[in-house]
Amino acid sequence: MKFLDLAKVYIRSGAGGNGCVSFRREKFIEYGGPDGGDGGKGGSVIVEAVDGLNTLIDFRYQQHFFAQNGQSGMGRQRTGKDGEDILLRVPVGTEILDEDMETVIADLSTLGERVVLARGGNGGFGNLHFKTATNQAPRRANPGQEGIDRTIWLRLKLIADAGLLGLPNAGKSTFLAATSNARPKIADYPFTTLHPNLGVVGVDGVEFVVADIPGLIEGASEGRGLGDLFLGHVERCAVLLHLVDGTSPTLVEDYETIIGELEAYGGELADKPRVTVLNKVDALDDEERALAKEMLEEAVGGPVLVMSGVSREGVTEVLRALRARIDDDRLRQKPQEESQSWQP
Ligand SMILES: Nc1nc2c(ncn2[C@@H]2O[C@H](COP(=O)(O)OP(=O)(O)OP(=O)(O)O)[C@@H](O)[C@H]2O)c(=O)[nH]1
Ligand SMILES: [Mg+2]
Repeated sequence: MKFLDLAKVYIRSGAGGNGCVSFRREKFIEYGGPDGGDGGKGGSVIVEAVDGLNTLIDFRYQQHFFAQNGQSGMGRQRTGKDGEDILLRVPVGTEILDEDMETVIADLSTLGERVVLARGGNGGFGNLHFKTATNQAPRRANPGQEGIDRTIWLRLKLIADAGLLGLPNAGKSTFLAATSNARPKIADYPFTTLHPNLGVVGVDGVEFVVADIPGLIEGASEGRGLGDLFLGHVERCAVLLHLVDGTSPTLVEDYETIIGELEAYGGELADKPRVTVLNKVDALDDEERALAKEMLEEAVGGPVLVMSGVSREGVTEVLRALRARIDDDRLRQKPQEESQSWQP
């Protein structure tokens, strides 16, 4: 299934009802005076983070959310009814962006969080409101305030515990397939993965969620390749797993390209805990392996693990290293909940 993580919706808050111009007319009552009521308030458009959703798929079917207008005021001092609010129910972790897709209006990161996206217009005053000592019969009333029209984007970031990074063909999807129930597409050409995949992996009795994202290339931050929008999916991960293809003749440059793109992406991504792994070591002999590991460790300035997603050598050690980083992170999602709510 294509992971739907971005939706454009049109919202409009309700206009306020008009105030009413009316005079009391009754038999035997002269100069009954103004009795036009105020208009009701328009409904607001509200977004709420709710439980039990993990995609924005509902917004593919409904893109327009219009709140009700307020009712106009009426004679005999009757106020118009307020318009009803409309509620957009989104999964936890959804960001609300302005039409430009950059300005963040709200970031709904906790369950039950609510934000008003467009406030309903106020109702206009009826002529009763304008009665003064010197003007006992005002013939004026206010119109209701207009509603607000707005186009917004909803963007859901997958909440995974560990995020995979690497150039195309680094073996990210192979690793996910080897360690989890996910079955991503694997092939020996770049950009096999076009959409992020999630998988639940288990090690030593605990489970956590790994996100496989499309490969990054140099200049991804300027839109080359598939761009770096996908990094949004791993922004909330506790740890990043950087896979470096051990068979590549340029493995140090490969490593640095990814680090450069992380820095260009900005935010805190480059400072996130990271595990660097020399992958595909099944294809290397002992000497090549030692040399590659040494070169990579020098570039990283720290230890590097070795692994092969194909022969599964070293995979458990990698999972343990990830798990150790996830435990440190207090914001980690409960593995139990994640694994239940996850759907292919
Ligand atoms: N020898 C060897 N080959 C591997 C290993 N892991 C992956 N490969 C091969 O490398 C190629 C790319 O693997 P993928 O898992 O599709 O790579 P990816 O990083 O997901 O690539 P993109 O989705 O294109 O970014 C495939 O032909 C895999 O069979 C490994 O551990 N050893
Ligand atoms: Mg892939």
